[in-house]
Amino acid sequence: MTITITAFEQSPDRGKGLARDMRVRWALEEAGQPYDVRLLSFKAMKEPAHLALQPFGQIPTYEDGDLVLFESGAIAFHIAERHGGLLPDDANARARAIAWMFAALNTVEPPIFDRSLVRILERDEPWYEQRLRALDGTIRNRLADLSRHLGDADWLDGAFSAGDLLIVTVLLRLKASSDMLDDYPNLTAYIARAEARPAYKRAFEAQLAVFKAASAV
Ligand SMILES: N[C@@H](CCC(=O)N[C@@H](CS)C(=O)NCC(=O)O)C(=O)O
Repeated sequence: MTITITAFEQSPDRGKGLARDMRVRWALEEAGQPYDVRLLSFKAMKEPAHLALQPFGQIPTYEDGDLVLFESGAIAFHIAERHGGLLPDDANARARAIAWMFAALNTVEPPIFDRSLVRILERDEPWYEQRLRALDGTIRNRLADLSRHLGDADWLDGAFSAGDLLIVTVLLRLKASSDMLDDYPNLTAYIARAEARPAYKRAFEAQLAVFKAASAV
């Protein structure tokens, strides 16, 4: 039974790999698992057939036999649990890698994602500059803490893990719309190291191919 995931038929990021199916593609590539992709329009994402898989009408989803999952972090965790390569065997190291997965989604992603929404949706609001400044302050604190923790290491806690995978996807969203990361050379080198992984490259090319094909029609 082949794993099937869902992704945007035409990603708003124009194939920059920022949509959350990228995390799932990357995790599957790291785990060496083949997968099919079902592409969805914005309309189809809100229809009953997809809402039965994803209660919020979003991508990505993951189907493997009887199992249907939503939430990119939960999907990445499931892939990491089921297949090797994304979580350490040692119980304590595994727990710490999982903590980094939560940190990515709970601590680092919220201000970065809010910033991207505010820049699109609140540009004309009277509070825009103030809100952006507040979010930028929070993000800079997160980056400083991440940078200090990473230091000269290649990855956040020993070998590359699903924690690094999620943190990097979050940082890439920031990198696409801000130069804030330039102040942290160890973080930019960390992102480059992740982007150089063959599994990342395969996942990136696969999602870009979808965008190019849709744009060529
Ligand atoms: N927390 C969810 C967020 C999913 C999400 O926001 N997906 C976006 C694409 S990256 C989406 O489907 N947006 C369209 C919409 O919300 O209508 C996850 O990580 O899977």
